[in-house]
Amino acid sequence: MAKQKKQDFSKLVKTLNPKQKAYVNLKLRNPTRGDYLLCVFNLVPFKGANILQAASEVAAESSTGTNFRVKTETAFSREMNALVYDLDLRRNLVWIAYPWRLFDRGGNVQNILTYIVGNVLGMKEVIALKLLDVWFPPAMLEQYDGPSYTLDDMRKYLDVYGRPILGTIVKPKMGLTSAEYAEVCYDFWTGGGDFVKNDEPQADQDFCPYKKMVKHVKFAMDKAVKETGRKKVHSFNVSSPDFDTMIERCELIVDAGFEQGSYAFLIDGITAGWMAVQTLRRRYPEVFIHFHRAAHGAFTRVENPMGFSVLVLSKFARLAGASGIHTGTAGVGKMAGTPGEDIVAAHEILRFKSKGHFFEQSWSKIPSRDKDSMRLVQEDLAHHLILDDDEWRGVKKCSPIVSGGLNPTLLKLFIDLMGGVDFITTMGAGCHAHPRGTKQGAAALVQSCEAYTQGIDIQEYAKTHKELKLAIDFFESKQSNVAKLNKKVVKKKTVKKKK
Ligand code: CAP
Ligand code: MG
Ligand code: MG
Repeated sequence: MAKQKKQDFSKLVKTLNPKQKAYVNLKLRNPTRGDYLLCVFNLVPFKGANILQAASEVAAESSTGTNFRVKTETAFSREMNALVYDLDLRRNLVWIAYPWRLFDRGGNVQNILTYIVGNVLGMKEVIALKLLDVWFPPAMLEQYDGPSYTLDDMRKYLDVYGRPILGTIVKPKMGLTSAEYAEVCYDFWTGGGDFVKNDEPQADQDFCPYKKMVKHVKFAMDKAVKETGRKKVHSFNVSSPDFDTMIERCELIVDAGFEQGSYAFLIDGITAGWMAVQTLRRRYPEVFIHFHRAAHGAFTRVENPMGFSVLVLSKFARLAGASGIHTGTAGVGKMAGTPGEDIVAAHEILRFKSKGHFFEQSWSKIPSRDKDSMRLVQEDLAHHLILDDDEWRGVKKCSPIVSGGLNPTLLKLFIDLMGGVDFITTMGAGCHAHPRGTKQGAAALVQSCEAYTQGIDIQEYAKTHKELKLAIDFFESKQSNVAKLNKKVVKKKTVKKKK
């Protein structure tokens, strides 16, 4: 954390009542010593309270306390108090340390979030409270699953390296019969695409019964694999009314004869919940767990004063064991987002060690001074396959899934922003709105990726690739003004970065 010039908080400390004082320690020695989960919040106090009073109330409510000091507290319970340990008055930032013994044993992510972004988001003392970054100590990481089946395993299965995994979402989002749905999958796969996902609301609708959708997708996949000689993946949305039904849907897919690696389980992690994410991770360690984050905007949009950042959501998804999570298109696509949010989140969940907004997170479960873990970091930077046989030493990578208003003309722009190709991209309208339909939309996506990997400008490449040419003519002309504006802004940012 960049140390500000020491600001004087002594006046603020004097305003605290005895209960508030029990949740503040601005002299906390070595907060990264290993027994604390660390958080940085943007906090604006409600009028009548100062930032330290409000922060101490947040630390109380999100750990052991409530609005009055209680007679029932003990010496031990006080040990479990969260502590405000730093402030930045200029930026309305507060740092809070949580003894992670507070959290449910057995690696429960839902429990942590209930503490640190639970009741506190509803407290009267704050008019803004947003969790911007979080830091997990090595010893705590040992308690959590982390991903099992990763993007590296999917690459091995698909035999796809050196480029993003190219995917789509079947559109229209809803309303196709299972046969029509599978037809779209077939067209995308035979057009050259790798990966098809259900959309986030796809479930067991009467016009597209789950059982029939699975059966038709299997038929389409077998046909496409045979015709193309390439492996394919389908990500099935298994979000359900209850856990039994969720497992039933998973088993339906397994029993349909899909070979291991050819299917992923998609879960609407926010609306279905963290228990569903962790149940899938624990029941199906050999399957790619695809975290769709529908409704995340309520917590993450930058203009929203309450909630948490894309970075925080993504880090907890990795801790919970998601193999991949949507991390946004950094303003290039249709969803609100910025490089500062989306790219930082993507790097933080992909790499073994990278910088967040305030913390440098090493995903090593052994103390970072350990020379072994430093070797792992170097190996990871060289993009070797690490942790395959020594998961005990670190948390495996979680893949950014980049989607939302993208089309083949935007692929290079995003890769340049991302600074790498280690992600899955899914383009819905970006394929199915192609003037010649899905198959040629997929071909255009593949061609835009070929152009990128060969270092050829897509306009140049389009001269000899008609599907790409049609895509460029169509999407460039149809881009919404917002997208055009975004593209200009993002392009300017990328160019500036290059210098
Ligand atoms: C993309 C998508 C995804 C978004 C969600 C949609 O479709 O299917 O759900 O990616 O946003 O419904 O918008 P298009 P995010 O490709 O047709 O836009 O990935 O930011 O969570
Ligand atoms: Mg969708
Ligand atoms: Mg939640």
